[in-house]
Amino acid sequence: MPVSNDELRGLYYYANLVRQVDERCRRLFKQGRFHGTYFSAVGQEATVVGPCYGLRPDDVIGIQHREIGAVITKGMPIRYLMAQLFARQDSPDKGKSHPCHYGWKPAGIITPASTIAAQTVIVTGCALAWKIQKKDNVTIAFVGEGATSNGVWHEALNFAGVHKLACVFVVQDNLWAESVPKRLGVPVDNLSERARAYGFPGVTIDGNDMIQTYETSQEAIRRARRGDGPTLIEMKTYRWYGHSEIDPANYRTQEELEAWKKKDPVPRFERVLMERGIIDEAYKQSTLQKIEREIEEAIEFAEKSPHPDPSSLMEDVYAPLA
Ligand SMILES: Cc1ncc(C[n+]2csc(CCOP(=O)(O)OP(=O)(O)O)c2C)c(N)n1
Repeated sequence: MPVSNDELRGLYYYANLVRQVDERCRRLFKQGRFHGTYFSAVGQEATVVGPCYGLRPDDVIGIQHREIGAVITKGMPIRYLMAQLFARQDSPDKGKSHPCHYGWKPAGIITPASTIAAQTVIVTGCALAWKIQKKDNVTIAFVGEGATSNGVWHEALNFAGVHKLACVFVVQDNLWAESVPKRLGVPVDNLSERARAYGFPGVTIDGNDMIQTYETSQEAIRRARRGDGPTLIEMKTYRWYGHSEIDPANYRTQEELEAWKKKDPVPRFERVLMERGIIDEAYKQSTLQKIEREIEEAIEFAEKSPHPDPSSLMEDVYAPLA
């Protein structure tokens, strides 16, 4: 199915929103406006905007620490995302979680624990529940290539393959897991090859090409919704900054970084849309201004929200006794 111009404009809005929010969050952290750390995904926008654009609110995504763009595209209002980073009362978790553990139930975003890859098992469980309930919801589980060395990731894919669950497994292969290079974590070049062992299709694509990430994800989502089972999509990409904002990333070369910056997914997508006449300079400027206003409003909301009262520490942590 060809991607419509409206879809392309929607993807363009989210690609820019995600980029601008991410860069702003880096600055806010460096200014000391919130604490802990911040995991930027600048450079990886197409790997999350493509899969999440157009998902239904009752579809579920499982994320790690770096999927800010998935959360935004799936529909978490950025004022709540900011309130979460700032650990304020009005954040969905009422200021309890790690800064980058985003979650928002109304949009089907499950708050991650710190254990990487664990979200894959949880959303696979959601898919099993839907199969039993005869619903056509889908799940997308995001991991980095580093997390695929983790046993639970394999268990989840195996289980999803056996039961033909409505899961899309996305691997964002950004070549580094903290300071560990891919060659020391994974013995294959293309992680999509692993899908064969679980009995479903796997593809490797250019993770910096927005149209490709969207089209490939759409195909996998349609397949999952009609009950034909999972797909594994490996997206080759790169993170521009350190593992988090407290990591100077001295383990990699400047040449590697520069080579990947030339493949920046956001202007690359913009060029295609301009060439096709789908957007023009005026459209670009009004989109960026709208985004700027949304971000300012979100930061103001977060900073005005009070810190949680210490007495609320145990609220929502344990279920009430019946
Ligand atoms: C089970 C587990 N092992 C180790 C860690 C520490 N840790 C946090 S992020 C990370 C690297 C993750 O790399 P990858 O999955 O490639 O994602 P990326 O950070 O590149 O997005 C590690 C090792 C953890 N949180 N959980």
